[in-house]
Amino acid sequence: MITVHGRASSANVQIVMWTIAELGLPYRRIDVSGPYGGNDTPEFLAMNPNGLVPVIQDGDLTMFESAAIMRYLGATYGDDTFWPKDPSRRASLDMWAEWAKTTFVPAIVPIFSQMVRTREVDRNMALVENSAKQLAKVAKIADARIGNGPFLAGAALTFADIVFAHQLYRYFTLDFDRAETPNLEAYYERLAQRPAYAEHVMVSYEELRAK
Ligand SMILES: N[C@@H](CCC(=O)N[C@@H](CS)C(=O)NCC(=O)O)C(=O)O
Repeated sequence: MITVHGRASSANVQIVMWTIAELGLPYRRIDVSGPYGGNDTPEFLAMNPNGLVPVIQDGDLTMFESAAIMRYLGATYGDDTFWPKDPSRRASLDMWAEWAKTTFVPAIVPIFSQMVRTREVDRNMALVENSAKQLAKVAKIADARIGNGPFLAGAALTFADIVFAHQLYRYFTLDFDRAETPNLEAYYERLAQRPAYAEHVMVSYEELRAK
């Protein structure tokens, strides 16, 4: 049984929860951070000195950093499709996973932070507009990569989809000017049919909205 510490509305917790659900692993999740608090206690800081979620415990192992957790789960419990054992097959997926974490996700963050975490009167709409232009370039790269898919690496869902597509619920539900990306849209619609994605990624972020 894997224990996950972190609220369901956290995008980084969603990386872990979607992985767990796709791999069919038993888990319990404890609401921590954001409106739930609990991430500044000595017990929590002993597990993650950064005071951030997610943290998992699996037997004797305790770890933080969502993408590292996903890689641990994939390597330990994933099959050869989700987590190819051959390093050269895995490398090209990992390239897209890393691109997602370092390029796609940071391009969405300023928009999320303005449109959800900032009160309407305090929003910097010039920043949103500028970020949307940057994000459009990145979204088009994803759109070209996906093509007819159906997944990022072709025929089957892999760990690279998790690191990339856990942001698509936010991407497609936030109110901003999106680029035209028909392949990306079709990919998101396919993912939305997956029970693991619908339950663990398409999670309301209203509890994070600035009041
Ligand atoms: N690089 C870390 C970032 C973790 C992170 O920033 N977590 C956020 C939630 S997405 C957090 O714990 N924020 C504090 C809070 O929600 O109280 C990871 O990928 O796990």
